[in-house]
Amino acid sequence: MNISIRTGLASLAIAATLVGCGKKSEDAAPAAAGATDAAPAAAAPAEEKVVNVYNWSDYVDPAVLEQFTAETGIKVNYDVFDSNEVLETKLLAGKTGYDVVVPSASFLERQIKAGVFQKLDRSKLTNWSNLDTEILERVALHDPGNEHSVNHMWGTTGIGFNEAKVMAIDPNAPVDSWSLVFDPKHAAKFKDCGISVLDAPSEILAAVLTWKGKDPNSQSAEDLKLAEDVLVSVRPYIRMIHSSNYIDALANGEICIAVGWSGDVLQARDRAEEAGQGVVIRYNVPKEGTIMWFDMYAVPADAPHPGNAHEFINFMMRPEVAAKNSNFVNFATGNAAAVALVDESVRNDPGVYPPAEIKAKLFPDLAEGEEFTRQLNRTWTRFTTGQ
Ligand code: N2P
Repeated sequence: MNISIRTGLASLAIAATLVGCGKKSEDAAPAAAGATDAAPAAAAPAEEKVVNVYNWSDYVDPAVLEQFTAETGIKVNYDVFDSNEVLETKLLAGKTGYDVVVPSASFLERQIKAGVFQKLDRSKLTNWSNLDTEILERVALHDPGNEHSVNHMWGTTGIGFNEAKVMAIDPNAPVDSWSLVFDPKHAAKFKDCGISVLDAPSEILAAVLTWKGKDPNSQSAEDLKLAEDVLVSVRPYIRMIHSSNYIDALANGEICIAVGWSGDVLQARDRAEEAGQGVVIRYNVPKEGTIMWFDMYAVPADAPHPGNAHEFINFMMRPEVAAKNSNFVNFATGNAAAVALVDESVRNDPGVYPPAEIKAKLFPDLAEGEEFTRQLNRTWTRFTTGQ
């Protein structure tokens, strides 16, 4: 197969043909799809047939990457991460060698302000009209005018659980509430069967604040302290703080409760089902509410192959390709034309596409400021190390 899926720092070695701080595309006004007078194609040097992609783990159907290479001759170097913070550190350092990256919209927002991304060339994104206008509007809150990004998938942060194990321990366990993990009275009961929490500070902070009836996007020191106290109080009962290992751990019974991402928990459900051991995994959006997040394709200003990056993103915007990805990973696509092609079992799964009454409880995750991020990181270290 033509696709290399890598983790780690391998791609730092990729020779980058930089485009001078991204000024090139910043200066070029994005053209409407189909416009004929905008692309300076004749001036652009031919790119080597490679695209370096850095995406979340468990977020794409590998067959789609193979199809892209088969059709275009462009080899995909595909690296994965499971943390916005890890991606952001690399992006702010620059020269990542990546052509396409996939931050969540709340992170993308401040990365745009830091000059990390180039504006997308709409004349190359001929599949733009497939995009869901509601999602475009929601992400425009983070990327005004949708100039720098295209949605890959969106979802929620909620609670996955092993039904039989949880019910055996407490038939009245509040599986529809953040209390299950944030109230020590409940969490303590599940210490031995195992609780895992995402290693995603801003999202867990939002969840704790929601549970406490506070503004989930609060950046007050007082609210942060309140959240830290909650996290510290349940820390002894949490076995794992990780953002990808929980999928298998939940599927194979190593843990019984996971604060996780919608599609990931549903992948755990499917893996458990395939294993045929009778393990039933469920996903709930807590009744107090949660964040709705959006993961966005974007092209770094210094991407070595911006043309291939646009070709890759445009390919991912084909309805049948977006539907294939959605079917494989159980996340909702921001591609309206794809939804009708998504398997009925996925399309009708309330964990993937929440019904109106659940959607009403979802709120956006807003970008945090620099100083608050520093404070949050300190809180997070104290929580993860248990000190
Ligand atoms: C994919 C998880 C991506 C969701 N495994 C987090 N934004």
